[in-house]
Amino acid sequence: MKEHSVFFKRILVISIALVSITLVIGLKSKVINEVSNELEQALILRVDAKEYALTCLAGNLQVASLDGKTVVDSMKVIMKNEKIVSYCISDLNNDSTDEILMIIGCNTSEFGRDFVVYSYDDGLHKVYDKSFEGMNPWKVQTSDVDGDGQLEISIAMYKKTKFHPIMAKRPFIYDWNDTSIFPKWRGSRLSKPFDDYIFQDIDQDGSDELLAIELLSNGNKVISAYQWKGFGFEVLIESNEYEDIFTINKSAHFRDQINVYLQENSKSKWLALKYDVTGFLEQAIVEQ
Ligand SMILES: [Ca+2]
Ligand SMILES: [Ca+2]
Repeated sequence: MKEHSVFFKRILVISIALVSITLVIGLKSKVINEVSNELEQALILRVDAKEYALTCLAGNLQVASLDGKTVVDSMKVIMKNEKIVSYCISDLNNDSTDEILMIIGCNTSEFGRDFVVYSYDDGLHKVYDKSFEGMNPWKVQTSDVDGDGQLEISIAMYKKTKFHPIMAKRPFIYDWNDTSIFPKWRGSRLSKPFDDYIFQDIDQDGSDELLAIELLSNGNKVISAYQWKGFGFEVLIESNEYEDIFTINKSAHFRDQINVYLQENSKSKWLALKYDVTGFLEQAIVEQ
């Protein structure tokens, strides 16, 4: 009987040890995942006429051959307790070499702190670094809102402004002069509170529209398309109202169309919204 008791105690100790090891390994991999999840899947980085695979794993930005077999360069860009909050790859200065734009923040916050730009030119290097501490940056995108052929940088913040002193999501627009950013439009807001926004030239006039998921006072949501008017954005067209809109994406195939994941009559579904001068035309999505 005593032997049985010792045997079960040993089994219990071994079981607890195994569970602990599993938990520690699980926790560790979860943390690594959280820190680097944004760039685990390789993205294409264009450098002159060549294409490379760009990843960021365990805080290391890595440029490799497209098959992933030859690592060309690697650089530590995310420190311990940090994460990539948002990123985009874009040829900011039209020199056929992409820049990597990132918002870096603490891995316990949904908002970021630093805006950084990296470039690859015989090696990875940081070309710009600016702290937006206290402004809660959460999304970086590029677009040509004024249609002059030069890309602008949009950084979405979550902050108060002097004339609208409540915390709200706000899209800021910056010019890029090859070494630094300059405010083009900041601190303002759209006509309604919004959840998210993207840029796309839906009317194909050469300048990108800002397309936002906006909240109405009745709780419903709409997609509003805004056009740059030299001093700010003006509404171009607005969609029908929906019970909820969760996601807005560019269409992979049609420049005048966006894809939205929304709720209508208590059912969630993907819907394509196609630009028309009279408003958005709804179309069922056959292919994402
Ligand atoms: Ca521009
Ligand atoms: Ca346009």
